[in-house]
Amino acid sequence: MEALGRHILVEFFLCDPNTLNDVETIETAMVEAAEISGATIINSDFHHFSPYGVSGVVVIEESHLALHTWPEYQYAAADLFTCGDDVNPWLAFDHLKAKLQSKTHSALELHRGSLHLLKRIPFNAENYRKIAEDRMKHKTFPRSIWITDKDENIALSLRASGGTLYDKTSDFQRVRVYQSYGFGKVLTIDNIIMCTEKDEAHYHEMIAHPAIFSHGKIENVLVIGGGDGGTVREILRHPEIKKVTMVEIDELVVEASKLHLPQISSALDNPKLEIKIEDGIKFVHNAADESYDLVIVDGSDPVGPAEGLFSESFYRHIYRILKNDGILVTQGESPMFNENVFQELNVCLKNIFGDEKVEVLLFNIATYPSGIWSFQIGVKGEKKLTDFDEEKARKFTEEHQLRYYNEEIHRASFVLPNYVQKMLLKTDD
Ligand code: SPD
Repeated sequence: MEALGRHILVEFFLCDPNTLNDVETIETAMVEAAEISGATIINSDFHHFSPYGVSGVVVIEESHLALHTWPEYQYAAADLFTCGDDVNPWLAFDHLKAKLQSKTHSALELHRGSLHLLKRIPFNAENYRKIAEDRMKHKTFPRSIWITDKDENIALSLRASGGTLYDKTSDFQRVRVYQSYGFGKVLTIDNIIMCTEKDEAHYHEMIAHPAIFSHGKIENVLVIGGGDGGTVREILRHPEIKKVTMVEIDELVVEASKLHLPQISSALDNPKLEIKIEDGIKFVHNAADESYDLVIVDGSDPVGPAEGLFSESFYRHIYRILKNDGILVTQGESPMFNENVFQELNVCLKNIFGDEKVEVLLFNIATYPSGIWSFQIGVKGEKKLTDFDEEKARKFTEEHQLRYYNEEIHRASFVLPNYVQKMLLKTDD
């Protein structure tokens, strides 16, 4: 070769979109491609972006292999750069083309460091060679697969370790469970993080206990969504609650959680719980007037099947099916990450429950983008959410060894920072 390296720029067209959206498969294909080409791998680093796309690079001693995918266009762009005569980037190309199931491609080969343009100087590389040889003795190399939850401005990535434990796609969505390095197992729906073992308690304790303690005599509860079981686990800690109905649209969420998240799904077999696998929106439309003390909407962000969980008609029906002193708690999005939905939901609830009857509760959760999240609570009767039996809440916290909720957090979580108060000044009717 009359050059130091070869650089192939490849366009892979008409690839399999599911493969292009699967960070683990892509990372494995790229690592294999590097090995097949004869390269020595230093590390690999791959990121998945919600909702679509994977980007990553395998760093090799002889340069790098990089790939970016656009599943929605069935397209991937690869950058295969190798140095020396012992590595053949075209072998990597063949492997990737097969793995991505690309039907057509175009490729451009560039020679890098043309020897006609370079002049060699005396340079003793002995020390560097020794370092390289030592490194090659190690059979393993660091691999990083990053799962990213993002919008166009903010991204939150968790580093996955080991393989995917669960990965199934229903008629509604893709449900996955990963093992992560910092947060234990992670449940994602369409690549949006639903919960992690490490901080799920923040969410599940705060969606349940403030409303239950404030109401004081809840017996009949409806949960829309919440198929992972964390919310019903918390509700069912309260012995006075007689019946919980959980309406989850997707049985895969329940299955994934029962199989891989025993700490979260531990109450899914409780005899007080009735699980209905059906559309929560239809269920609420057909439910009888004034039948529940508490309705909890434990849904995802407003995309896919969860979109209807943010509509006014849905909440009007919830208001109708709540008893006269009933309470609604709904996943309220983040005032920092999704400001518009947060504000729109608040206006919607105030239109239904009344301006003075809607409260926002804030809590922190490291694995949702921006780390600050809310529940929005509508009160049908005269109850005040900060008026509750503090001694009972304290004993309960201690007895159940809760990880986030306590009577002080209960009071404090309704105290809002100025920027949030401003966002909640109602502007339209
Ligand atoms: N941004 C993610 C919001 C997800 C809320 N639901 C989580 C379900 C946990 N039971």
